[in-house]
Amino acid sequence: MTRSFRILAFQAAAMIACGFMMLTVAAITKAAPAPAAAAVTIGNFTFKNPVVTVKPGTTVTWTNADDIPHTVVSKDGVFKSRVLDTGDKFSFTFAKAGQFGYFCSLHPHMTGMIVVKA
Ligand SMILES: [Cu+2]
Repeated sequence: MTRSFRILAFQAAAMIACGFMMLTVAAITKAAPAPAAAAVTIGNFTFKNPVVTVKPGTTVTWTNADDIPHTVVSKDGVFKSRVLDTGDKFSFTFAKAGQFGYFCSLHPHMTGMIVVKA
């Protein structure tokens, strides 16, 4: 093999390897599911959809559509919002399966539950 041929062969091999890597990246990107999302609206002293079932990895966003402030607080300390004024939002991503009961710390009779299952 001449020196220039060896360099050419190396370049070709590098390009093929690079191509395979890009294909692999494309395959991984394609396989990754789109981030899931769910929403809970707060209104009239209630969580409008009190029980929401989602898959692991889902981001749930609570929106306070009520005229008065509310909070979203996990019964088990998993998540806790600040005080949400009208129009404010709070989001939490549920990575693991389980049942996550929550309430409003300002009005503890307001309760809800996020059920996370694969
Ligand atoms: Cu409240």
